[in-house]
Amino acid sequence: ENEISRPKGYTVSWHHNPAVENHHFGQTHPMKPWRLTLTKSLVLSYGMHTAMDTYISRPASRDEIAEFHKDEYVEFLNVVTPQNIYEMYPELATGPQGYTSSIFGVGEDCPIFDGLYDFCSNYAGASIDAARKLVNHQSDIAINWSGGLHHAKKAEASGFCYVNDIVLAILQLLRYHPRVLYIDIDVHHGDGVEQAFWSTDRVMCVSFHKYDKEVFFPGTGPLDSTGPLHPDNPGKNYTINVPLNDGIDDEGYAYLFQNVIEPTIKVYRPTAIVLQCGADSLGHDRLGCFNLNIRGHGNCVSFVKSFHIPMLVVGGGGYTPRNVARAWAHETSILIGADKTLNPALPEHMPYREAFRREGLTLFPNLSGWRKENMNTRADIERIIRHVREQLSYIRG
Ligand code: TV1
Ligand code: CA
Ligand code: ZN
Repeated sequence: ENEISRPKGYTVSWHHNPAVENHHFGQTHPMKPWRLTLTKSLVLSYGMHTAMDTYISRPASRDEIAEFHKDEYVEFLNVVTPQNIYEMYPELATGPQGYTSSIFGVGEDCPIFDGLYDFCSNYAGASIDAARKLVNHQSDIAINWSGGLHHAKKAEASGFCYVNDIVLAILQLLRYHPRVLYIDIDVHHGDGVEQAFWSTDRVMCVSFHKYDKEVFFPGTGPLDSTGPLHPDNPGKNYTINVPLNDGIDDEGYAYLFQNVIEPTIKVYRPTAIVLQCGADSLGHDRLGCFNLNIRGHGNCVSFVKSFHIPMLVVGGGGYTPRNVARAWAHETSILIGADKTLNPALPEHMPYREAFRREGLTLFPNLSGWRKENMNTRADIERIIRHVREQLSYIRG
């Protein structure tokens, strides 16, 4: 393939660690860290690494993880194994299907697997490294596709997430940056990040997600959940939630995204942005219910990039691995300014090329339609935009 040149006038760094890619949550578990291997295969085969500073990241230390997480929880993650979990917590061995009750949130969604701590410390280390590159002005855009695990709480694993690398990265950014904007396009609500920064005006959290209380995980994030209610609490109005119905398409999502993000940036004036690019908002996702195409998902990345604010880009969900890889490879190309130069036909010679055959050997298969009808009306979308504009009017003054 043809050589891709470095972007003019800004620096992009790519942080990754092969140690994250080979862990297994379990045979039938939807989270497949192997999707990162597929992503890397596309990034390297297109030659995009030549346009970035690439770093093999180091694992986060226990102290670094403990900047957000409770010591006892970090200790638990550090020592627990599939072999000793029932000795440590006999009460977990309740049924034939294994543990059901929640000790630090572990269970079906968040199993204890071999190398769990290695997995967590490595994806978290990459996000922390990426944040520090931005703080040091060594990068303008820093990418960690293995991060974005937005559900993890202070002392609780949740929704496939154990350590909240986003919170840890934002804590690094806050050492230098007065205001950080967090944007989350994963199909699930970014509840862990929202909760961590609920009571501060130094981080503004915006999540777009499928919302159906009691039915769709995690069941939080309605439109009127905008921060603490008390007028004296600095976090009041510094959370924006965009709850959506099944089947939203590229056009509706782009319109909504731009009409929420543009006024938010104008009013809040963030000095750094963290963008979580969960790819389970794509059509054909195994767990998701939206109808976005690769280009529709990528448009969010292009739009945020167009504001020229230092940016940390992380991954997140995404359960049809070949489409996760397509999305994050395409988004890498957007971030280095090479999206117009890439050949949509996948490289002739690349590892795992066969994995992409299903929808055709292209970066941009048709992922919209047929499975989920679009249940978001024009009126729903306009109502959300009006609500956000009103909310932002309280911040202005
Ligand atoms: C083991 C084996 C676990 C098969 C989990 C789908 C599985 C799910 C599995 C699954 C599954 C969820 C819930 C129910 C909470 C539970 C990375 C008690 C086929 C960021 C996390 C979704 C999304 C959790 C993570 C959700 C992210 N959906 N098969 N589990 N209740 N959990 O609904 O935002 O993408 O599905
Ligand atoms: Ca989201
Ligand atoms: Zn998700």
